[in-house]
Amino acid sequence: MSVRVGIIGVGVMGSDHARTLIANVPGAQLRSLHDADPARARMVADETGAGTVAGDPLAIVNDKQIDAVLIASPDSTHRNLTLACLAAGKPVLCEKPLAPTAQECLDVIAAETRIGRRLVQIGYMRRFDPAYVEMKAVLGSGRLGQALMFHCFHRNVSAPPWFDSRMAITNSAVHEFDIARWMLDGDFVKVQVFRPTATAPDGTGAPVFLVLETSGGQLVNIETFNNAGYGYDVRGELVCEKGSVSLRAPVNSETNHALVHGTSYPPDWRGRFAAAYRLQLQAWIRSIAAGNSTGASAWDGYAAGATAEAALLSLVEGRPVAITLDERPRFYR
Ligand code: ISE
Repeated sequence: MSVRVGIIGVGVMGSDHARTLIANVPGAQLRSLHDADPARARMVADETGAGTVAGDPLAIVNDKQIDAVLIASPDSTHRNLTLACLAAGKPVLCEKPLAPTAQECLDVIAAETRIGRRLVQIGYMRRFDPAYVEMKAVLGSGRLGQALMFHCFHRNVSAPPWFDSRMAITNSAVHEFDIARWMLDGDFVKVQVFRPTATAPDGTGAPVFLVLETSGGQLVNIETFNNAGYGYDVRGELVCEKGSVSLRAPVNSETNHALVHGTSYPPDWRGRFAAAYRLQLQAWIRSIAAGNSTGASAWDGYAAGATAEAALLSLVEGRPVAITLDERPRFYR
């Protein structure tokens, strides 16, 4: 069976997904694309051989020739487009975050629960990254005892001026929220956000530093620095009772020059997480063909969103904020 996919939004991530889909995902067919910028949609369609360019996102959702939809349009559009896919009964891979507020995530959960079948997957692709998968396997082996602390670094080369501390939380740190929940198999109960005071008065471009506590009593600290300058660098160390395990980013070569030995950093997440994006898409298409589900669910999208919402409050009020999730419907257990 071939799964016919439509993509809404072909900016940085959507176009990357389109290329991965046609080159590396057996059983998938790229049927149609839409983008708010028609010229960009045309360009990506020409490059990837997508059948048609749709003038309206809902034309993709309601196209009878499309079996599944990938949403990679701006964050603020995710909720409504996901709800439209659910109304059309179509499987959807929605880029993170699921929605800007926890309440909007709950709207998606309510709609999916009513349908009674998991159709929504959230693009928290790190769950497919070989380094995180191996870290989870080491933890699961029990050799290191229980996890106590998880140190997470998230550094980007640079971000545009409008990418403020709030977005560092809602757009970047959400990856850490999701992967830490997945790794530790628990939820967060408290968060406090700090910012180095030695930064620009408006805080634009400055790092945010979060300390979170899980329901299992573990501590997670997250540094998100979107203007680190030197490279895209995501690190993680899980500290356990009898040892620790750290992530290794993929390294393909090492250079020796001018008395220095070194490896290089990718400019952004597409290089670091290329395998994760590919494995995520392959798993998504396989799950659609098999009629089951995989990856982060709408509930996981909500949990990350609720954590982000509490972190935003802590950012403004400078105090620890409790994170309380709604009761998890049986459907997502
Ligand atoms: C971006 O939107 C992503 O999803 C990347 O994975 C993340 O590292 C980056 O910080 C975000 O802005």
